[in-house]
Amino acid sequence: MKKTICLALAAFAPALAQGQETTLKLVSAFGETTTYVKHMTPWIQKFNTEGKGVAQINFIGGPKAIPTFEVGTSVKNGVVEMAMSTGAFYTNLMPEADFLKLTQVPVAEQRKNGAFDYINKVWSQKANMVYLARMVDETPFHLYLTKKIDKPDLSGLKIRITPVYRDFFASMGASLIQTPPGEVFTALERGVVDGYGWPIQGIFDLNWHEKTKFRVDPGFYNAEVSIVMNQDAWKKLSPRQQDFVKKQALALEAMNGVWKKLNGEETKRQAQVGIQTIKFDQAYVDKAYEVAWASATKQSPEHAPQMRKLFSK
Ligand code: 173
Repeated sequence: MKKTICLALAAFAPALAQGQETTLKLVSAFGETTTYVKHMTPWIQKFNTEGKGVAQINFIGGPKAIPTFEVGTSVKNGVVEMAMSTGAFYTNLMPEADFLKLTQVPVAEQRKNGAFDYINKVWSQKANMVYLARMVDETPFHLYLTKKIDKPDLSGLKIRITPVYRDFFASMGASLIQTPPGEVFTALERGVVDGYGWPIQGIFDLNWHEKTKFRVDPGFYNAEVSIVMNQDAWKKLSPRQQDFVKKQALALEAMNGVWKKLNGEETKRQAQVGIQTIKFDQAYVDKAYEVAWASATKQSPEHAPQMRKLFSK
């Protein structure tokens, strides 16, 4: 009798798995009112509408749910199945996380030239993650200041950083203070910092424009924000669910066209609120890359040279 039940169940199980809907908890390393969450929200809605009976995302919130610099560990350990984050927030897992800022080819190209597969190999081995989709691309970082400078020399200035900017700003003599985005406004308000690094977009989200007097041009690197997933949770998905998630990942990347337009608008808006630009030459940008790749190669002699080849123009 027992055996019959077992056999019947075994026969039924695949059908059950096929028809089952799974719910994936997703956390954001950026605050809930920010540009990046606003960009992701319609995507989650589409995912959940199309994913009925297959997979659903349960967005559990931003850094109030899990602090910014703990998001990577939470994905690695499976506390959440998915996260929207930049690699700079999880360098505690692997130095390579921060190398994604050095990509000079867009993610569609990375999927063709082997870069995307390479990233996934490293993310799988070192962080127990699947790198699903890059949702911010073709967006430079800038240095924003409350004080004027007339050459690329930051000595005597305290600058808010994340790993993205550490080596470059240090090479210009800055004193460095690392904070998550959620602490930038207070640091500016209290005069704890004289400036900060951030992409061209998003400085209005948390009112930093009120405290910002200058933006240094040109921008440098390529801001990366991506969706990553816990690898065990990924392996538990049925082939149908995996295909669905992959399809949605591509749909999210297909939305990256908006950034160019938004970046233009944000540049104008910064000028409109009186943020002045300080202009340096191409040597400033070249140095940013030079310093970052030197540091990357030191931190990861195994992967940095190959990533450099795959990421560069
Ligand atoms: O917090 C940051 O300045 C940072 O590292 C980052 C990275 C990508 C997008 C936005 C911010």
